[in-house]
Amino acid sequence: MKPILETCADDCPPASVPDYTPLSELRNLQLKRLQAVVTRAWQHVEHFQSRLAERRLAPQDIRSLEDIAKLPFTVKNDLRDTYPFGLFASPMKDVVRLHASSGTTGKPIVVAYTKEDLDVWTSVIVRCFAGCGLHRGDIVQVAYGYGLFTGGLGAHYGAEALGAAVVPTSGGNADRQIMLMKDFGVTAMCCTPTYFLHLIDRAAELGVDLKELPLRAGIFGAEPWTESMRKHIEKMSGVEAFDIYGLSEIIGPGVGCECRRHRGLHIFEDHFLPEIVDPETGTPLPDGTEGELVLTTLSKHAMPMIRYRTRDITMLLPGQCECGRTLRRIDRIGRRSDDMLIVRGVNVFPSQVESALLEIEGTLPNYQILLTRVQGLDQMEVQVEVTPQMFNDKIGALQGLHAKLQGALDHVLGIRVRVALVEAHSLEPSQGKAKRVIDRRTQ
Ligand code: DLL
Repeated sequence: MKPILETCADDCPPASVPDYTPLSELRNLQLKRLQAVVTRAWQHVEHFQSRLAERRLAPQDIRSLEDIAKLPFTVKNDLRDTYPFGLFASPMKDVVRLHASSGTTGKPIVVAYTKEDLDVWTSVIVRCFAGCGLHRGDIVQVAYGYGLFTGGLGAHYGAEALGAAVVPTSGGNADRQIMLMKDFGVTAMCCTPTYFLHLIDRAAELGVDLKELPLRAGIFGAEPWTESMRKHIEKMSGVEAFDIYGLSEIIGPGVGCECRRHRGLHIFEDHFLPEIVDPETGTPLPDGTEGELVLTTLSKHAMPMIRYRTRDITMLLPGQCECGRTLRRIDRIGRRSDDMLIVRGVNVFPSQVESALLEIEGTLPNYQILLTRVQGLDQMEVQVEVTPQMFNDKIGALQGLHAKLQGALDHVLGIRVRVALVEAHSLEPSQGKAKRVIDRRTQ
């Protein structure tokens, strides 16, 4: 008999959830889907077709799952270079949703979904939440941002499809978040782990004891966090804290999630094929070895991703989870192999800051990004040296410059940052490679 989902008797999705598919069946399904997605991308995406042609490859060359290693990687710059719609494999009449996330410079990267893609997305989130022990009757507060970011809407539709009642608060306004959590008897919270740390602190200030509330689960992701943060969160709030992983390029949240064993994040392998490669050479690495996670979408229509280099560093954990799911697990993501920063859940590249500064001044002043954490909330300050060319001792002119920089950074990054104009030569001079980022968030 197939194991049933852990906490629920009849309220959960049917016991036929694919999480428990026997391995041989799962691998067959993956191969069939891999062949289909490669064919689809080859037929409809010019960029992919020419990449295969350069290697003298055709979809028929994929005869086994191992053959995936023959295929070219896709990287974030491919999305930038084909902005906005160049990697779409569906005509716009079949696209029903667009999301976007930060690119490495001014333009975002765009991702698209057909109706079928949204159904898959919802189904994987249902499986995430069910694995965390949520079910019909739960009240789920979604405090991930709603909008171009995938977190809010992704979690929202999954929670609804599970049969839970959704409270779509989106991010911000901690006092209101806490009030609703308390007044509505919220049982599960979805947000970034650092935002939840902030809510814990704020609740204490307001005299609300989260441990007294019905809140029992937190589904936290969109940024790296640690086991010690989990312990702290669980101790201070009484919730069981789960790690959920995903990225816009693949689908959004729901690529993988912890189950109640908390021994790594199960990847929904019937839809996403994981590989670990050496970040320097791109060579595939065996289970249990740390490297860069590479993901291939097995069922996406609008925007198939073949061997997408996530830049996230992790490993595939050997062996099967005690929960009985046959899905392989990745370890927690602790870091990235590129310079992308995640600030309050938002992806930020130092190169975006550079292009904003360049836009204003025409030349690049010496600058530094300082990241700190105050009451659980990330703060980002961009310190810009006022060069002799920029220098103007009229206060009004400096204020004007400050306002222009502030506007340009807010526009490019999509989050509020503090701009500090500092004296020329006051920042650490560049010693070869300039140290642009000082991250004091974990100190
Ligand atoms: O952050 C999707 C998401 C929303 C995931 C809500 C989980 C919850 P992006 O904005 O495209 O998508 O950012 C993706 O965020 O490549 C990782 O570097 C990082 N990331 C996401 N989840 C985790 C996690 C969403 N659980 C990038 N642990 C990814 C560590 C994470 N890093």
